[in-house]
Amino acid sequence: MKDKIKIIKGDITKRDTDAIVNAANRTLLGGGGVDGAIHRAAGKELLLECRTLNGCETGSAKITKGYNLKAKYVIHTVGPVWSGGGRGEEKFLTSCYANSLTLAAENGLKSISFPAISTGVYGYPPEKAVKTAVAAVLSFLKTDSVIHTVEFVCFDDQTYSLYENELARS
Ligand code: AR6
Repeated sequence: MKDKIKIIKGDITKRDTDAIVNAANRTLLGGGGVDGAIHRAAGKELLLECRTLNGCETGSAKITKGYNLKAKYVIHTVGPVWSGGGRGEEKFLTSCYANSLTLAAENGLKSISFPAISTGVYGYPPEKAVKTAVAAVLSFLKTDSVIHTVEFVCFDDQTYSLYENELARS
């Protein structure tokens, strides 16, 4: 399964996988960080489609087209806001990865790129988030036969090393 996982340094809006995942908020109407970058790169039509979705619960995922992106689809998921770890943050973050992957497979998508969900504005400690992300993806790939590539796209060197170490250990 590990051979299906790639760690990439860079900007997720440039990836040409079938879907890129957006670390959105519950309104799905855009924001800062990776969400803002995806909306800028995809163009205004993305917001128009998002307005029809009636938001998204924490841990769930919804799919739209990718418009001006190289990726054909965007999967929007809402990570948990970190508030010390006692409010089900790990369970919600696991659901973000599992539900995004399930949605991708249901739509016959073979490749998908994830940002480090919740580790920016939402304050999730990166070391913990990376452990949860890798575990959730490996667990999904154990039983899935649709998806052949899962990318973890890292915006900074620290996140990149965390993924490298975690994957080596898993
Ligand atoms: N490509 C890849 N990764 C990126 C990019 C990019 N272009 N830009 C930022 N990152 P964040 P969250 C990394 O804050 O913590 C928004 O306002 C970033 O360095 O984007 O889930 C939403 O609307 C970090 O490692 O998402 C929500 O309100 C990671 O992406 C809220 O932020 C996630 O950081 C969601 O917060």
